[in-house]
Amino acid sequence: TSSSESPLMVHLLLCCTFLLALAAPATTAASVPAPALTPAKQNMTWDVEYILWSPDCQQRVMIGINGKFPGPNITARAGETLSITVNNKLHTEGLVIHWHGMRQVGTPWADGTASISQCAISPGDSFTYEFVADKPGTYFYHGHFGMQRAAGLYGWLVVNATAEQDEPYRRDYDGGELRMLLSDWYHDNVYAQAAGLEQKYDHFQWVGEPQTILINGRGQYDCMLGAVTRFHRGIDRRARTCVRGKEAKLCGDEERCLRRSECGPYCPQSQCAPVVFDVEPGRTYRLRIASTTSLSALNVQHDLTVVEADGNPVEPFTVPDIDIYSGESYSVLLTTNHTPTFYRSGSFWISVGVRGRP
Ligand SMILES: *[C@@H]1O[C@H](CO)[C@@H](O)[C@H](O)[C@H]1NC(C)=O
Ligand SMILES: *[C@@H]1O[C@H](CO)[C@@H](O)[C@H](O)[C@H]1NC(C)=O
Ligand SMILES: *[C@@H]1O[C@H](CO)[C@@H](O)[C@H](O)[C@H]1NC(C)=O
Ligand SMILES: [Cu+2]
Repeated sequence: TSSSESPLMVHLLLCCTFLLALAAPATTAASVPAPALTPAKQNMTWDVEYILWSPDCQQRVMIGINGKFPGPNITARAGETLSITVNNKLHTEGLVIHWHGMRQVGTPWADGTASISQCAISPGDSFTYEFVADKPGTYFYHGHFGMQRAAGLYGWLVVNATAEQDEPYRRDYDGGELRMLLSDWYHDNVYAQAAGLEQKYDHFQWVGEPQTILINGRGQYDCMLGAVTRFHRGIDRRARTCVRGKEAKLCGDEERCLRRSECGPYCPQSQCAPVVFDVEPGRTYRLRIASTTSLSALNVQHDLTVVEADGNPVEPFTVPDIDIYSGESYSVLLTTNHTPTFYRSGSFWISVGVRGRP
């Protein structure tokens, strides 16, 4: 196989408007889907609360799940029951969670739409969502009360096909899976956004364009290539440690970053460090893309072949870029066949930008 001597790994690194890559050691090989010993049920308990977070290197109040943003990744097997107990620890507001794309056959009360399928969960109360993840595909979940989704209440919900349900494109990729959950991020908090829209005499004051596009909950405010170059150098420094007392500690940027709640973009450990995908040359990956933006229609630029839309297989077609509107999801095949020209070796970017507003 090709995993011998100098395995050139290509990193795809995503920033608010681009993705770039670096060279590093290889770690993964194509995996053969293991025969499934399907657990009938997955249980989760989530505490939903306000958290301080710096998704684009500027600290704000967000709504987090179990102390983090974005919420936990759910990966289910088709047919599996998901049981998610949600504890509302928001103190001053109700809460529901909608499982976007789940059909809720036989469980309409688990749909998570406030005042439609249920009353909002009151502060201090809990509610257990239990439903079957019945259809393979790329989905996400999000808050569906007020503007909680725009405050960060969302996360991945991916349903794997079972062996019997083999997806038509399963044999068209050998590199595994990558994921990009996209959202727009505003520095005005969601209460300010809502108050502007709802004002009595000066109606529909719009918040303006987003300050940052987040990819898997990360971005860089005031993003520019210079910042990424510095991040790139930061990675090289990361491995160095300093011995202080008995403990080996990280030096320089990294240590400063770990101590500060408001991180710069150059520390790999920070909440806003650009997303980096490790990929190998000459492979094809399944990239799942979903958008949970509140206003922006986005455009993802990279050569890609669309194979799934909103949980449905589609006749494959190849495009140089794709528009994605809020609530939509795709699986696309991405082949790492570019000649490395950016940066030292094997560095590529994929760009995500705002196309417009619906
Ligand atoms: C979790 O799921 C298992 C079945 O997989 C069930 O036996 C158990 O009672 C569940 N636990 C909770 C706390 O719901
Ligand atoms: C779902 O599929 C992915 C990619 O093949 C795999 O990494 C993951 O373990 C699977 N998860 C479950 C629960 O089947
Ligand atoms: C959730 O999935 C994203 C996208 O693949 C990944 O970057 C992140 O590390 C995952 N989070 C956890 C806690 O595994
Ligand atoms: Cu939705």
